[in-house]
Amino acid sequence: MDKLDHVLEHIDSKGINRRDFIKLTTLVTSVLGLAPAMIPKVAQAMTAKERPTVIWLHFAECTGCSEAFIRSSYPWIDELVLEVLNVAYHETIMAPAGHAAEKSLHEAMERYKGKYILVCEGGIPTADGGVWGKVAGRPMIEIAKEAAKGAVAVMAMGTCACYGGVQAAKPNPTKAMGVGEALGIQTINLAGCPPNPVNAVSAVVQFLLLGRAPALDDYGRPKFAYGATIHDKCPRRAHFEEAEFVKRFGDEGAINGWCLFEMGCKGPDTHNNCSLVKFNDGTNWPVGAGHPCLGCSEPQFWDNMAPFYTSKP
Ligand code: FSX
Ligand code: SF4
Ligand code: F3S
Repeated sequence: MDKLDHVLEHIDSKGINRRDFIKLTTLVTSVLGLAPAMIPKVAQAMTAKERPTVIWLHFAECTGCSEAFIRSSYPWIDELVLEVLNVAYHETIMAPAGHAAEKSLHEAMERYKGKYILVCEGGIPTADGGVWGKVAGRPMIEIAKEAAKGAVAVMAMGTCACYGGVQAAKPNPTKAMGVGEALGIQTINLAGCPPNPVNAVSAVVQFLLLGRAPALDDYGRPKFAYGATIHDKCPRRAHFEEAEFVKRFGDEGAINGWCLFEMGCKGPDTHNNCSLVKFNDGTNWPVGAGHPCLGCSEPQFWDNMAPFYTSKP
């Protein structure tokens, strides 16, 4: 029996649909830029007996990143994530609340010390000792510091955790910033507001395959996902070259799928693989749906990319 058959038997025994599993495995392999021959290896990494433990903390954010992750229309991704990862603590999906939740967090940090991947969602307020963002009476910055100490890697999930996000937009009264900057550490930055769940799964798989963090760009983003601009991989690019632009939502250019540059598209300055991976089970992505890219995967995009729309009335 070859390796893939063995993995598929395991998947059957867990009640996960084979087609769904192969679809995700193939997608992750291609997102990572690996040859199809690597599919069995990726599948094995995703079903390894020793599942990596994840502690997932929420800071200053909207929980859109968790929503994108667990409510993605892949009906099976949550199942699979819970199969691939040992999620020891995640405030949105776990049962305990209040003191019981605090207890779970401390127990998980103790039990998996030095082994867990810390996933952070949200920026960290740092003004006045961090008092503007507290959980269970403790400033987020203290919680993050303590949890990062025992982690084998820290993953920043979403633009807020990477660079501060909307909390860090001017005038940023709480001095919110990304987790890496707040703690003075290198985080694996899965930028995007929200980030694509497939990129997050791919980053974990790459971590499992290599046993270390993926190669990162200057802003700490995995190169496999953020190595090219939206503009470089955009299906509307030919229209950009031909100077065929949408001038108004609903005009003839919009109907014909022309370039959104004159509507304010930030694709030329934004790094991500949205056109390849798409959202909601590969259904669509902003530019595919006729909306200009807002630049949501770049640091300080709320300030630097505004105005988001430049269409004339
Ligand atoms: Fe930020 Fe995530 Fe944008 Fe929201 O939690 S990246 S505001 S989608 O949800 O942190
Ligand atoms: Fe570039 Fe945006 Fe035009 Fe696509 S729609 S070609 S990303 S400017
Ligand atoms: Fe964000 Fe632009 Fe992709 S707005 S989701 S990086 S198309």
